[in-house]
Amino acid sequence: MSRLDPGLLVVADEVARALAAHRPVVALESTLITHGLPYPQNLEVARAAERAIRDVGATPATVAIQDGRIHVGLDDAALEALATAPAGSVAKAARPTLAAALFAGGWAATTVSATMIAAHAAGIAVFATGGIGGVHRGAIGGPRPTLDISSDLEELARTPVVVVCAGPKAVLDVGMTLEYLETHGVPVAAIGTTELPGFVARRSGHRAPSTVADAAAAAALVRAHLALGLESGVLLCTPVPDEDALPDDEAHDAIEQALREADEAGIAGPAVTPWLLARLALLTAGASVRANVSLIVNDARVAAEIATELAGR
Ligand code: PSU
Ligand code: MN
Repeated sequence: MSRLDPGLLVVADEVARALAAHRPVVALESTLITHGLPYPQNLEVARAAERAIRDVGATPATVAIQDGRIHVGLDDAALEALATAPAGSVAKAARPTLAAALFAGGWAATTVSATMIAAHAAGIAVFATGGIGGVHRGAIGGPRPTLDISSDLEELARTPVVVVCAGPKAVLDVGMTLEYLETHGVPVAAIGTTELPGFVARRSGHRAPSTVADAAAAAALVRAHLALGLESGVLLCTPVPDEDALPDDEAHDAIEQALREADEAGIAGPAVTPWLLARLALLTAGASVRANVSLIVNDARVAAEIATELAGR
């Protein structure tokens, strides 16, 4: 059980009704709207992900913070407000910055860790995002280790929510991210492939720790894991749709260049991921944005299928 004060949580009527009736619900995060994608693609993806969930017959619940409370389920005006907010005007709230975001008032976007906390408190078991955060390159070892490891990973280790993504963001040290998740007891499975999906590219070059055939098998794995009562989440990875994927070599070159430039520019802390994604968008002339939008919508659809299986329908 979550110990979050229920007074902090505002669950939209539609979401509350679906949960009360044990119908499938999928949580969505808001940082990818405010910090991950440019306007208008961010608004397009916020709407399209919700639509993809509805098309499967499930209920979407986008999570964000407004005026000191955590909202689970946003209306279209709220999605638009987040998507059109001037750059830098909306805080990025993760587990360590959730309290500050609540205290500050106004809007804040929730990352994977903060969204998992909200979803769990609201009773939502399944959550879709784009690419999961992880161990940044150079976090450990090298001449100047940064210890930059996303709070997404720690959250997966301690909060029993299923996260559906297209793999760890390719700008990360994917191998170390997998090692971290293993050490912290988080099951990681790729759906329908033996290779771990590579975010905007289909391939990561890493073998998936485990493979499930489809949404039904994914739901069976989730059920078995949750029945253990271990309190940790599950990470399920499904590849970006083929037609929108960034070709492997193009993704590789753009990522290497963006990482070099970020290092030269001294970008650090929570600014790293948004900076790299924006740089990738420029370096690939928008192809990474197209892939990112496509994979988010696909993740939302797959998450809705899994939530539907879990709801026993
Ligand atoms: N997936 C995307 N785009 C994003 C993110 C995920 O396709 O912008 C966000 C998520 O909110 C995730 C965050 O939690 O990036 C990771 O940020 P950091 O590396 O600073 O922990
Ligand atoms: Mn970080």
